[in-house]
Amino acid sequence: MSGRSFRFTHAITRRPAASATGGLRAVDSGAPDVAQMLAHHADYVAALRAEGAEVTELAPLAAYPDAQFVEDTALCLPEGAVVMRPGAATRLGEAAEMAPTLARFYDEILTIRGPGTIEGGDILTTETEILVGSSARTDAAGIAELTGLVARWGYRVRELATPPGVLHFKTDCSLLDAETILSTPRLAAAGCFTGYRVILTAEGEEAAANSIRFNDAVIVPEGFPATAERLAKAGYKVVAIGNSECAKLDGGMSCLSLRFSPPRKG
Ligand code: CIR
Repeated sequence: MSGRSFRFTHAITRRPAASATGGLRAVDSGAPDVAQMLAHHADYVAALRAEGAEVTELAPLAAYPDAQFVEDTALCLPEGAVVMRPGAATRLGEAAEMAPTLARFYDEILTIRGPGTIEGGDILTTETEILVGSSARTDAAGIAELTGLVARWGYRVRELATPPGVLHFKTDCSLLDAETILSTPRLAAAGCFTGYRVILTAEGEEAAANSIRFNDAVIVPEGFPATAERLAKAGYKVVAIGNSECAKLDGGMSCLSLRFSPPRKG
């Protein structure tokens, strides 16, 4: 196994704008403190750099209060990138904003044209397949269009269901290595991960499921000690980053970056 689904040379992030206070959220638990969010964001970028990433930090986009959640705008694969078509009306324009940055790294950029919608947060790429959860943001037409596009690179797409009331598929799971997935009990119970080893989040710590494996580190949101301990006991190097402010906007560790190893540009 090459580890290409969790070993990367590059990442793209975008600093939150002051307008992040107006970001989408399922439940209003108060406005996020943007200064605190920026401090957490800086820690996150530093953690990626500590793992060897060349990080492209994009400037804030005031017109898009959720633009720091760059993961939703694209799917980056070793062969090429696919620009998404977000299902949230206020986020649709974020995808086109990301395209020029992707063009710095990729010769081959494909685009979801619609009418379907699909967001990167619903896509989990493992070593052998691409899992996509249908959700309020990602529909069957969007998944079908992605399936058709990535077939040229030999990828198999498996359609699953994001649990009701959960924003994205990866709100509830993350890849830990070639054969292991961190999942909430509710998602694992749906049977999506047959054939994989599953580590469950601890009771009451479902929000820890949105973590990322980046090179040698598993970057987890701070404040979920029992799950962090499970991961450490399983042999992973755990790095915890504050996420209190992005959590108010239903965002976590995966949402804040695009992670990839670009092909050599021709
Ligand atoms: C949204 O509702 O779109 C943002 N407030 C949060 C996006 C989180 N992204 C992700 O899980 N990939």
